[in-house]
Amino acid sequence: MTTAILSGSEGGIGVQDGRKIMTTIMLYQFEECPFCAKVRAVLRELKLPFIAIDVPHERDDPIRQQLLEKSGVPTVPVISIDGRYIGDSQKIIHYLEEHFKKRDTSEKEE
Ligand SMILES: N[C@@H](CCC(=O)N[C@@H](CS)C(=O)NCC(=O)O)C(=O)O
Repeated sequence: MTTAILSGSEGGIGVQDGRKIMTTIMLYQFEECPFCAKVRAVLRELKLPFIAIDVPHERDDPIRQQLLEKSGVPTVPVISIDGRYIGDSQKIIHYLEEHFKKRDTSEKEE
């Protein structure tokens, strides 16, 4: 089941029928992982909808292998957004803040 989510998680922000749409961000994580908790906190702060997927702890599990191939990192958290996979909590947070924090701020300023 998780494999199906992995292979079908090319979501993010895209255009459908000429309209800009936002699909759900997937967060591949361990629930107890502090780096994952930091990313969850930022996603919530930025009010970005996401689905958290608890992945197996075994690095040789096929799901972990796929995540490694797609993200280039052997650890969690990894997010999939806009058809790309980003690993490492600092990189993820940087990406999210760069792409979503300004928009959030400008909306507040309006
Ligand atoms: N520098 C990484 C560290 C992430 C990290 O160490 N994650 C641990 C869980 S807290 C992990 O994936 N461990 C799994 C493993 O080593 O196989 C980040 O900030 O995302």
